Amino acid sequence: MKQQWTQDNLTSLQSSILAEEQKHPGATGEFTWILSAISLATKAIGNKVRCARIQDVIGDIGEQNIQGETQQKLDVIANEIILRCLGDRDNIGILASEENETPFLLRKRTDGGKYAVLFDPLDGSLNIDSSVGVGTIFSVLRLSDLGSREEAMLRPGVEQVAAGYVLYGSSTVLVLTTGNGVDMFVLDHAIGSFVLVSKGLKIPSENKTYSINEAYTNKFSDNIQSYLRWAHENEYSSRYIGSMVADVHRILLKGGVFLYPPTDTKPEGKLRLMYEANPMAMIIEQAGGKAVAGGERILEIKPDGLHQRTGVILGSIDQVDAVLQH
Ligand code: AHM
Ligand code: MG
Repeated sequence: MKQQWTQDNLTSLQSSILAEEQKHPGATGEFTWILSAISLATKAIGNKVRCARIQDVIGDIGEQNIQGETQQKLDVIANEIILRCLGDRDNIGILASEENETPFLLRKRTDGGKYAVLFDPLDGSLNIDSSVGVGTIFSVLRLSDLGSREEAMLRPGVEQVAAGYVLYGSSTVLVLTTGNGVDMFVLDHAIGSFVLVSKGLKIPSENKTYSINEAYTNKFSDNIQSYLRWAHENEYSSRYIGSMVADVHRILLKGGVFLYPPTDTKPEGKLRLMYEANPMAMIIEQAGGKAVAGGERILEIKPDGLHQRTGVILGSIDQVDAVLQH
């Protein structure tokens, strides 16, 4: 009798991806190669995050990144770890980081560089000093025949072949989609492996919880202000951590809606389309949720630049629709 996956089986990230690849005829295992590098990098970053105060890597370095934001010491360390772990993977053509102005053009499509990997090395890094959950977000695109230049990566989120994040919280959690549902793995420190704990995650509905930086209320559009007034009158609850990975992870498991809309001072929004919004939108949609910006599906936005920003509204379909009704 063929054995089915159950909660009692011990399945590592590696074997889960290999099993997934075997379902696709002609699969070469290249993907496993990329994800094993991501797994190694995020274990190393998680380790640094946990020891940050002991190793004196708390606080900023006094310099700004391309986004005009002050870089934390751990932003720089996390970025270097990812570049070191992914840089020598033969099938990665381009590596692009939220922290670097220009992407690393590693190898041409004709030399085997089939994929681009985009990442936010340490999302929510301002929360590090207070030991609040932070994370790494990643997105994988197949490079088109356009070549291996930066423009080849300016593809809408629907073309992502994989997306995921790792949350360094009370446990280290890796959430991954390769376009076939969403799986969740937890790092078992004793064996050093990410172990599958949930397959085919689905976002619950009917959770009247919103996640937004409410201090910006007067700077939001009339629609968002009207939604917030309506939510106050309708027994909603509010949860906001200020690390997108942690806020989205809670919504993935519990339901509700996450919003980072444009404000008067940030008319484009704050979050980055390619490094944050697209991978999170793919995960949320794959889990049966909805992700929109300015009335449009986030995954269909055609990017103009790698560091482009966007508004974000994502979560359970019913809760996103409740926002859009205003
Ligand atoms: P970062 O990538 O520089 O850490 O910034 C992104 C973070 C998100 O994790 C979070 O949702 C948002 O910024 C919080 O911003 P704010 O402090 O304006 O509420
Ligand atoms: Mg971020």
